[in-house]
Amino acid sequence: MHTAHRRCGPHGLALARAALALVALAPALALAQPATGGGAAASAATGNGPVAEVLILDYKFTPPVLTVRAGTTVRWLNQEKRTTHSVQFTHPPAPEGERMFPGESWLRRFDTPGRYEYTCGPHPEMKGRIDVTP
Ligand SMILES: [Cu+2]
Repeated sequence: MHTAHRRCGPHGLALARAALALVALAPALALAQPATGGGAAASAATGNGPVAEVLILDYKFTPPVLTVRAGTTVRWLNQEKRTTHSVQFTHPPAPEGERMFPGESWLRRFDTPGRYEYTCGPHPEMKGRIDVTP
């Protein structure tokens, strides 16, 4: 599974890293399809589909329940100052996403309608849900 996981850097780089996130995360947008090598623009990787965002701050996913149309890519952004988080789908289950350091994000595209419940790997008390409508 590809993510844009990157190692810790100085906080001063957070903005620059965020600015680069869409480009750097392009491979992660291809989660639902086989990777075919680099060079794809983010817009191509998402199929120009919509992108919705879940923020992570104070050990909470915001919004805790997000409803999106099928074909939407959800981007989780860790806005903590020093805490890492991950996205771990429990229903239906999926491997834990790579840990996000502050300022980093993780993407998953949802093509199939349904209810997707998730938690955070290191903090199972954190709960979230993505409802995907047709
Ligand atoms: Cu967490």
